[in-house]
Order: sequence, then structure tokens, then C-alpha cells
Amino acid sequence: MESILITGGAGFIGQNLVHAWRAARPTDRLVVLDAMAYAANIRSLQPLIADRSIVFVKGDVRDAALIRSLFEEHNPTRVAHLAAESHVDRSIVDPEAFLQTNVLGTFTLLNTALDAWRSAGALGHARFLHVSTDEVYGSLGPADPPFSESSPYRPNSPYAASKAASDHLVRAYVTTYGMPALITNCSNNYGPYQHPEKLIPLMIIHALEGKPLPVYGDGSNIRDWLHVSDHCDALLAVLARGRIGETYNVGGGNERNNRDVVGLICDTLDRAFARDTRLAARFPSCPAATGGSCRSLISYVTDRPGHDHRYAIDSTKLAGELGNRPGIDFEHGLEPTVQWYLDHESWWRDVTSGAYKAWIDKNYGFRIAV
Ligand code: NAD
Ligand code: TDX
Repeated sequence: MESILITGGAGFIGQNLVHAWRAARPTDRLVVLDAMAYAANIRSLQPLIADRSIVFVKGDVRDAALIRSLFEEHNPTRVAHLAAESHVDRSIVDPEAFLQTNVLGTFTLLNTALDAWRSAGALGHARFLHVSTDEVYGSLGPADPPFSESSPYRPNSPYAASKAASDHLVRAYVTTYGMPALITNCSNNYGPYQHPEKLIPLMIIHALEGKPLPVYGDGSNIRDWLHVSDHCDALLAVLARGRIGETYNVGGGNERNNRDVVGLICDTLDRAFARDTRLAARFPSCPAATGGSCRSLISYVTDRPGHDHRYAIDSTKLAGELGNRPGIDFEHGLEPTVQWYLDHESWWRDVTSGAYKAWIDKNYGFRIAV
């Protein structure tokens, strides 16, 4: 049995990781720390909190006194650090929050974990996993090889720059202080519990509500889609068997451009409405409710400033060293993801009320059809 601290455990990947960890290692003590910022939701964790299979703490990774007290009380020897501001468009509107959480928060957590492990003589067997992104490597041209662990850092958005800074801090702590840390840089995740500000849930929900599907620019930008459960498997493998001080890239092997992704979402929804006639009564504004296609809602709008053209990940190192490979191809992962949002309407209605509406006005209000 081990004691694990998961930060950002109420976010999209965090919730999936908590469930994956519980299933894979049921006797471990899981302590989940999350500030419960706008993207957080603990509904799926509530049964685990109620039956005491996890300890949930609402708090900020920048709060050194709180982190110290968590180490004193629970003695975690594993940390999975996921807490972050994670949305590129928000980083363009309000970069400061990204520097606060992603840079200062990572610094505080690293520093406090190092002190605690040093005092407890635990540096030799502890592990700190910093969960980062492929966006630190910048953007690829159409013919470039995928990003490898030795690709240069060329972050283009304030989000990517803040994650790059946090990666550098982790690396510096390994080299300077012997911090037992590892870094993963993964591609775009999708799956259950993703906040509706991100491409895939946003498009599903807009289509259900009969709203325009705002594709930035000409929709030719390419992302490498990784199902969140494949990502969680990779995180478990790296934490268990990765080499200290190393970086592992995690990709899905599913490069798709945004035009195709949005088209596939539309086709998947059209099929779901044809299969299940009750959907028309639940979502009467969706074109598929009256026999039309969700594709009619696609609208090309003003591009994201500094929009990275293409991400692709070379996961050879992860597969070769740890035997970990993604198992879910995009078309097979998308269908149940769309179904999850159809089955969890009250979940996304909750997270798309209030402040979310203000964000949609702010981010999409100025974009014009192109
Ligand atoms: P998310 O935005 O859904 O969740 C982030 C969580 O961190 C939220 O629950 C939020 O409340 C919490 N948080 C924010 N600020 C905090 C603070 N100061 N203290 C404590 N908690 C705080 O993000 P996600 O998509 O789950 O991403 C998780 C991690 O994975 C992030 O580090 C992100 O950079 C990285 N990542 C995500 C993707 C992706 O496609 N989603 C891809 C690559 C890397
Ligand atoms: O309304 C939209 N229209 C659109 O065309 C939105 C929200 C996005 N897009 C485009 C921008 C990107 O090319 O879709 C693509 C995906 O966008 P996001 O879902 O915002 O993801 P991205 O910017 O690629 O970043 C994601 O992957 C890397 C995560 O949000 C990051 O946290 C992660 O590090």
C-alpha cells in the first residue's frame, strides 16, 4: 500500500485518473487536492469520498502551509501533479492566472514535496510525476516528424509558455536537488468529464442545442487525439516504472484536422438521433431532431491568435521502455464519448450555467464568420 497525492483530481483528466487508480491499486491511500476552480467537478468522486476510499481536500497548490500539512498527515510517496489552468483561449484573455497556478503552483508543490521527502528520508523511494503537454514543443509543419522528447521547447501561447516554465522547474529540481521527478508531455485528451469549453464537448453540446459550431480559421489545424483512459494507463505506467529524471511523450496516434473532428461529431450525433427517437424530444433544437444533419451548424470563425497548426507525438520511448501503447483509435473512442454526453445531460447543464455563459460571450462574441 502506498499513499498518493493527486493534484487537480477534480478536473477532467484528474477524475479519470482517480477512478483508474482506484481500480488498478485499490489498497493505496488516495489524497485528492483541488482548488475547485471553474473546470472542477466532484460529482463522480462523491461516492469515493462518502465511502472513504479517497480523501478529498479543497485547496490551492500555491498554499505551501496546506501542502506541508498534507505531507505531515498522509506521508504521500507518490505525487501526480495535474492541477493547472488548462484552456489556451482563456490564457489569451487572462494569462496571469496561468502563471500563478502553472508556474508558482508547480514551484510550491515541488519545493514542499522536496522538503518533506528530505526530512522523512524518503527521497530514495518517492516519485513526483509532473503532467504536461505537447504544446510546449510549439507547432509542426505538415511534413515535420512528430515531437520527440528531444524536440526543442517553442511554446506559442501563454498557456504553453506557463507549462514549459513548469517543466523547466521540474527538470531543474531533478538536476540541482536530486528531486525524484518525471515528466509526461501528452497530446489532446478526450473522453468523459471534459469541460465543455474544449473542442469536442463544446461541439457536441452546441449541436444538441442547435447553436453554431464555431471552427476557428479554416479548420485545417491538426491535433493528435488521445483517449483519456489510454492517458491514465500511461500515467500509471510512468509513475510505477519510469526512470527518474526522464520525460515521456504520450500520444494517441490519431492525427485529425478540426474540420474532420467536427464532421465526425456531427455524423455520430446524426446516427444517435436516427437510432434513438427519444432524443428528438429531449433536444428539439438539434437539426438531427427533424431529420437534418448537425453539419448544417458548422460555422468557420475568426481564428485563435497564434493558433498552433499541428501537434503530433512520437511515443516510441514510452512503448519501448515501459511497454505502454494507446489502445483506442479515435473513431472507436469518439462514439462512446458522444454517448456519454447524451447520457449525462444534467452534468453538462450544471457546468454550462452561470460563469460559463459569460465565458462563451467573451470568447465567441467577437468572432465573426469567415
Ligand atoms: P482541467 O482544467 O479539466 O482540470 C484542472 C484542475 O486543476 C481543475 O479541477 C482545477 O480546479 C484544478 N486547479 C486549477 N488551479 C488550481 C490550483 N491553483 N490549485 C489546485 N487545483 C487547481 O484540466 P485537464 O484537462 O484535466 O488537465 C490536467 C493536466 O493535464 C493539466 O496540467 C494540463 O496542462 C495537462 N494536459 C491536459 C491535456 C488535455 O487535453 N486536457 C493535454 C495535455 C496536458
Ligand atoms: O470553439 C473552438 N473551435 C475550434 O476550432 C475551440 C474551443 C477549439 N477549436 C480548435 C482549436 C484547436 O485547434 O480545436 C482545437 C482543439 O482546441 P482545444 O480543445 O481548446 O484544445 P487545444 O488548444 O489543442 O489544447 C488542448 O490540448 C493540449 C488542451 O486544452 C490543453 O490543456 C492541452 O495541453
